[in-house]
Amino acid sequence: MATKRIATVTLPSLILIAAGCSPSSDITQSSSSISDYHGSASITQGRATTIEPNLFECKNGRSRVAGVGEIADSEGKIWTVPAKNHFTTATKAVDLYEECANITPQGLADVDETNIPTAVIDEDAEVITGYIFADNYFELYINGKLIATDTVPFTPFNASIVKFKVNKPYTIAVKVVDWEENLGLGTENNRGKGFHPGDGGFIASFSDGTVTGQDWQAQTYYTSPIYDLSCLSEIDGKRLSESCTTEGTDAGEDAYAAHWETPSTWMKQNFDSTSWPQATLYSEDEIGVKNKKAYMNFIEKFSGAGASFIWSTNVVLDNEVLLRYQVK
Ligand SMILES: [Ca+2]
Ligand SMILES: [Ca+2]
Ligand SMILES: [Ca+2]
Repeated sequence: MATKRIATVTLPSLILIAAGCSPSSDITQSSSSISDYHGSASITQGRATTIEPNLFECKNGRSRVAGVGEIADSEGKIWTVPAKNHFTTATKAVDLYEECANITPQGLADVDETNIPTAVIDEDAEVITGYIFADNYFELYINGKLIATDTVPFTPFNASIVKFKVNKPYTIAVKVVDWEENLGLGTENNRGKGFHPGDGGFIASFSDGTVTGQDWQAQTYYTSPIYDLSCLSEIDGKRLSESCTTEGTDAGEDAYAAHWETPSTWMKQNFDSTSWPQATLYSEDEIGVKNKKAYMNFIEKFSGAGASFIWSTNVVLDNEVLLRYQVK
């Protein structure tokens, strides 16, 4: 009886191989295994276990499911994807534009900026106002203190306003996350593909003249999907994936992901980020914001204020990025 069952199972694969349909022609088939990888990342493969099905319900309109997952690497270490976050516990930023909450002003003239709560770091300091747009999610720290998180972790695209009192010099640190539907796989259902790698992007300006730009630092801590680990490289602190494919696929369940442990003090003023790369700049067209009212209605506070979209070296594959900037 056992013999009979084995014969039934193996027959289809024999037919596939005979017909030249071996899965090795698929881009999801890697040419290098985890044991061949010698970089500084920890590698996982496949889908994470969902630990939070959805952080956000859109009360008005549609949003992508913003779940959180966990996945173990080959040494048993557990990684949280797309990123550990404080969405459910921290103070939220005030919405400039947020469709799910029916906050859809045409521009700043329609926004009451007087009643924004002010986070106090230094009592005697001036109030600084910040305008923020993230694809998809941000957590903002000033001098190591968590000031606010984004109100929408994934979609729809929204924009935020924050106020804080701090004396110069001060340190801005931001965790930004390109969220994902397929947890651990770095992908979402988009553009006709079940496993399309989404992209990130972050832009902000502050009333003291501070803007996002090339003089910020940006380091990735989670890069996926990776279908061939030999495309990953590291040079001078840069965690590079420029030769990895950014194509979508309908067969992305076996994707690899590269994880690096976030330092516990990465947001503190005295954290040594000298090994981090400078931020990479991206255009509005590359981020795809020209059809997004959450961005365009406040463009005077974004590119109009001299700010640039920033991210780490790969705005598609790097999904959890830490940013730092010192205001002098
Ligand atoms: Ca958001
Ligand atoms: Ca991505
Ligand atoms: Ca995205």
